[in-house]
This record gives sequence, structure tokens and C-alpha cells, in this order.
Amino acid sequence: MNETIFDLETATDTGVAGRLGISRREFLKFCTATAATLGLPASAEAAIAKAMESAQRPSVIWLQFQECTGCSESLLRAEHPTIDKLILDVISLDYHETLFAAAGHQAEAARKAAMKAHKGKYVLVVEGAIPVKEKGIYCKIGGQTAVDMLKECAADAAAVIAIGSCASWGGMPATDPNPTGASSVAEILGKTVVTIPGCPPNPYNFLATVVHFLTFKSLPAVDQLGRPLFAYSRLIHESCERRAHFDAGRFAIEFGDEGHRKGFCLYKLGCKGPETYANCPTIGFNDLGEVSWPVGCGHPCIGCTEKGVGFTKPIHQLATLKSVEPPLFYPRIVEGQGAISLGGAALLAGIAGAAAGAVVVMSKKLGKDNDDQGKGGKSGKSRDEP
Ligand code: FSX
Ligand code: SF4
Ligand code: F3S
Repeated sequence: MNETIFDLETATDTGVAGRLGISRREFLKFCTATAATLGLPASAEAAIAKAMESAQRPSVIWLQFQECTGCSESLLRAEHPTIDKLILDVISLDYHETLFAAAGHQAEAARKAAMKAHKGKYVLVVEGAIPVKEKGIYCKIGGQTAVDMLKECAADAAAVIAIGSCASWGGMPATDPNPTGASSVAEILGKTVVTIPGCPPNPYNFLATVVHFLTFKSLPAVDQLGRPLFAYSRLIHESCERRAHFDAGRFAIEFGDEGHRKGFCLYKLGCKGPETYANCPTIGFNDLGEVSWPVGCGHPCIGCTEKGVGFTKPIHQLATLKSVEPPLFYPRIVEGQGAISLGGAALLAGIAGAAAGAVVVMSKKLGKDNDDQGKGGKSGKSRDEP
């Protein structure tokens, strides 16, 4: 059987790239990076590019309940190529309270119309927790409780994605004593849904999930909490740029002390990286380089992606060490140093998820001398620089 060959060289000249106002090269780089984020081989680039070129944009209904809108904000603030443009190009956002120009009855009518027109085919994205105490009166939209609106919209959805920690497991609104009975999407629907926790979540994890759905017509593999394995299968502690200091017993003890200024490990300041599953250190936020994540900026991870850790454990409480074994992907700081190409790193990282993270960590760790480690591994360069 002859398969249709998708021509990467020509297909995007007038397609997504043209619509977004970015170069074809930038678009293909994005497809490659998304494939790596998803833990897929580079050959998946063509399939991703083809799916994103498709004229059939899935209808998305985006609900917002008990939250701060940080999830939407983080999506809109991402750059290179601007993720908001990408998202709005590959999906048809038919209902979003913050972004809609419409208001009141007009907005609600648009939601109902989209649900009817795309029955069984639309993607439902939920941001924020859902209060259940006092029959759900603590969050109402257009006179309807959040509980009822979620159930109504989920009934005919092709897929449900809970974005942010609030929707994923209750997050900040569910903090003890949880006066409103803030609950997760899965608790309300009584089934596992795909969750993208984080407060806010990393927009690339959401985008990669949507691209997976577009490309393969299915959502990515998830763990028992609904978190995509490509993003949440590794502890932050495994990929952290300060891990060599942890292994060497070099810790910041107080904010601003010598260890803190030198970029030592933040474990004794309460860093929850050792019990938090997320890819923050490997993909960072906002394309600002390797300091653009909490620990990179000198603040302990508070475990915002992890139920029972974020907004639950006091910030200065020591983390539970879920794994004490040093990572496989970089040498101890007392060992000799070598050099490795990105290609070689990718090969060793394999394709089983978080490959991009492994590449970044290996490339950062190998080829650096002990003195550089003592400075916290900060080169001042962006991730894209050699
Ligand atoms: Fe929650 Fe998202 Fe934190 Fe805020 O809306 S995960 S409070 S960043 O916005 O839901
Ligand atoms: Fe990094 Fe925190 Fe682990 Fe230290 S404890 S290595 S700062 S994740
Ligand atoms: Fe959250 Fe920790 Fe990442 S606080 S953003 S899970 S580094």
C-alpha cells in the first residue's frame, strides 16, 4: 500500500508557519522540540507537522472555576514561537471566559452552540477546582454551579484535560481546612482524566498534550494520577542542575548565605524536588534560559505539581527522599569530565519519555569542571546557546 509522504520542506511554507508569521525553520524546530518533549523519536516531527497543518481544528471548550487564571496567563506569556498563537491556530477555542470578547448570555450561548455543533468531538479543558460544599454555591457562572457546568460539558466531550493543580487535585483552593469543599475534576466526574498539574503548569506540557491528541487522535500515556508520563515520570531531584551539590553534601542553610549565593542545593531550605514529579528543570519556563524555574532562581521547589506536597507541607519542612541514588545521566562531581554531543545524549536518553530533559541535563553536566559546578553550573547562557 502506498502511503502519502508528507513533505516537510514544502508543507509549512504557506501553512501554520505562514499563519503564525514565523519561518518554516522555526516551525520545524518547534515540531522537533515537541517530539522530544513527548519522548518521541525525531521521525515523529513529520507527523506532528502534518497534524498541525490540518484544517480540522478541534473545538475546545475551556472552563474556569476556583483559580487565579495563572494557567491561562502562563499559556499566553510563553514565547518562541508564541504558544498562544500556536494554540489558537491548532485549536478552535470556542469558549474561554478570560479571552472571550463576548460576555453574559452571549458567551453562554456560544458555549451551548459549540457543544451542540461538536457533540462527542470537542476537547474540554478545565482550569480551577470545583467547590461542592453547600450544593456548590461557592462558584456559579451564569447562574449554574461549577459542578453542574462541568458535568454538562464533560458528558459529550471527546477528551477532558484538567489544567493546573487546582483542577488536577484541588490545589490552593483545597488547602486545609478547604472551606468550600474544593474538589478535582476527576473527583467530580468519578473517573481519571488527563491532568497537567502545576501552579501554574508549564504551558509546553499542555501544548505537547494537545499536539499528541491532534497527531495520534489520542491522549498521551498517563500515570495513576492522570499525569502524562512524558512530563511527570521523573522526580525534579533527578534532573536538577544542583543535584551534584546534593550528592556532595553542599547545601544552602539560609537564604542569602554563602551556599545560597554559590548555587548549592536547596534541600535544607525545604526544597520538595526529591518528592515532586515534574519536568521543570529540563524545560524551564518562558524560554529565558536555565535559571527560569524556581530552583534555578534560588527558591526551593514547593512541590506545586504534587498532591499532598504543594500547599500542604510547610515550605521549610524537609522533603521525603523518594530516591537517594544519584542520577545515571551525569558523573559525580569528583569524577573525570568528558564531552558529549547532543546527538549522543539523545541516543542514550532513549525515547521512553523525558528524552529532552535527559539531553539537557547530560549536556549541562558533562564537560564541566568542578570549579564550574561550584558556581552552581550557571553559565549565563540561554538553553539554545551552545
Ligand atoms: Fe490553580 Fe490555574 Fe495555580 Fe492559578 O488557574 S493551578 S491557582 S496558577 O490559575 O488553577
Ligand atoms: Fe535540586 Fe532541590 Fe534536589 Fe537540591 S533538593 S538537588 S535543589 S531538587
Ligand atoms: Fe512547581 Fe516545583 Fe516546578 S514549585 S513549578 S514543581 S520546581
